Amino acid sequence: MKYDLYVVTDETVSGGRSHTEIARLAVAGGADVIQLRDKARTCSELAGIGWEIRAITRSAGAGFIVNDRLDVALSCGADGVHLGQGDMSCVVARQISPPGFVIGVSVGSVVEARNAERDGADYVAISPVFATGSKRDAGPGHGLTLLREIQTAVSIPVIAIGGIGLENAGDVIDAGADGIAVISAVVGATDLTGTARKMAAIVAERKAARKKCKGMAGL
Ligand code: TZP
Ligand code: MG
Repeated sequence: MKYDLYVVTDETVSGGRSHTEIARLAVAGGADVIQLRDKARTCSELAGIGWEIRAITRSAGAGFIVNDRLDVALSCGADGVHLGQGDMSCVVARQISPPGFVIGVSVGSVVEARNAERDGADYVAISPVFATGSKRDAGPGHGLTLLREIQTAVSIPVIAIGGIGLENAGDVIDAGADGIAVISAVVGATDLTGTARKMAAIVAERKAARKKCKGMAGL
């Protein structure tokens, strides 16, 4: 799965747009992955929304991940689940999910990132890379130094989440992230699709520059 621009849905900052509408507008702007995230809805509500997002992401060729809830992810045909440190363990999730199912894990240290890789995670998300108002218990930002350390410590994709916007997305990619995960900068934008498109262009441009640099250095 390509993780370049990973948009996390949030109806509290979306100006009245639903999860489904957020997903539709984000993939129109080139989002590679949509994560359904809503801690207030019931299992059956999430599964219903999940089916709609599944259809939208499938026709756009984008990935679909459900936050926290493996049961919801499995029931609506999502590509995967995203787990925090306090959610179901990655080992258990791997045991009860089908082959090829994507499991992402939030991490805040090199040790957590190494453990996630050992436990079978497909990617880790450094959470939060910068301070954010979108997640109350996120804590202070870990910064780009930890991002670089984790990138060196694991061989699975490393995504950054928290406080990322148009102004710092390029720095995050330059520091070695494989992708950026975003809520407010995209979901809260009046022109959601246009902002996603700009964000995706920054990631693509900085990744291309990174590749060119590595090529010139013979790496
Ligand atoms: N996990 C870690 S930070 C965060 C989540 C869900 C919120 C990111 O939101 P924003 O608005 O992109 O900072
Ligand atoms: Mg969680």
